[in-house]
Amino acid sequence: MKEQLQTLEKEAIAKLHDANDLKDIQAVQVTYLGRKGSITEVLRGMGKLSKEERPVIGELANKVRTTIQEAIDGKKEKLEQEELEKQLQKETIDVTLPGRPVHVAGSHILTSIIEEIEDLFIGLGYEVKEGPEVETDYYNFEALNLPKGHPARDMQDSFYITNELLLRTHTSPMQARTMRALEGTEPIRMICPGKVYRRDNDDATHSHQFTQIEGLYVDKDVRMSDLKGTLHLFVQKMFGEDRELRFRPSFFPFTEPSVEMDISCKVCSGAGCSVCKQSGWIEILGAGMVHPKVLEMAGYDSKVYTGFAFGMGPDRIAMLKYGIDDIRRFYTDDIRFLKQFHEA
Ligand code: 2NL
Repeated sequence: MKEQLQTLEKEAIAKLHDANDLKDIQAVQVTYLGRKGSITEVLRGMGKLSKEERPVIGELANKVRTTIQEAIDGKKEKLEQEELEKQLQKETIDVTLPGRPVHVAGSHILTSIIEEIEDLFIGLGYEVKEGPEVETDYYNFEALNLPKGHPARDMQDSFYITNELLLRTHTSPMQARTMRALEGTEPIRMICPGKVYRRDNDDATHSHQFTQIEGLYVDKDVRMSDLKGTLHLFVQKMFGEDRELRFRPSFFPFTEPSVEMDISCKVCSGAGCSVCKQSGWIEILGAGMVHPKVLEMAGYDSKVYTGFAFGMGPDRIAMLKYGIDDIRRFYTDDIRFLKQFHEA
């Protein structure tokens, strides 16, 4: 029995020596150490041995088992190592190859325009404040001197959530909220950018969702000349030093007096062209002195405090600046359109 075990050990080691892959090794495992393997077979005959011989053979059998198992494990590791080496040889990386281009995202053109305007007004001491897009009827209309039934509400038909809740039609409600929160105790210099909504049929110049940026300046003794000076500076920085301004009388329920502001057309220098519709002027924003009723509703004493406000559409500004012919391009996410402005 002793010889039998020693022969099996030699055989197994020899087979392992010749093994070329994991399958060969697995076969040795099963043939010699498996439940029906040769060693187990030999040990079945232990019953015939004497009491003295049994522990000696038992010990030897365990030793042979351990030796074969260790040899199997060793060979396995060696083969795996070789396999890995081969793989690494095959997959060497050519570090001289050019890398794959990384696509870097960029800002949406409307975001860039808004940020440019924000930076300009931050430089004049204004604060940027953003507000909710779902608004109450009170802040969207009432607080801006547009009581229920006011005819000007028709021009700003909205998406209603309930009778009293709607998608804001302009960013002014955030300015009304800011005034209300301060209750006439402090001056205000703020600009408010964001998305606004109107119930409109989309076409090249109308979108049911667009952007707006509004400004508000409230303090003691604020005059129309302050409005003009501020907007003049804004135009020169945004559109160029050589631009001229003109103000035309207009109407907004929340300002009195109200104006519309035009800038001189750069394309034709005032001679008239298709961009300015032959007028030499391009309308850029609406503005005015904050209506006393709006100040009073927010808790400001309109005999002490006055203010000016203005509102403009980044969509329109971008369309003029880059000659974009259709407002829907901003909102239909054609990456070829949006990418054009990433280096702008
Ligand atoms: C336009 C005109 C305007 C305002 C917005 C405003 C806000 C408050 C009080 C008074 Cl809280 N006025 N905003 C004033 C005049 C014009 O926008 O054509 N926007 C695109």
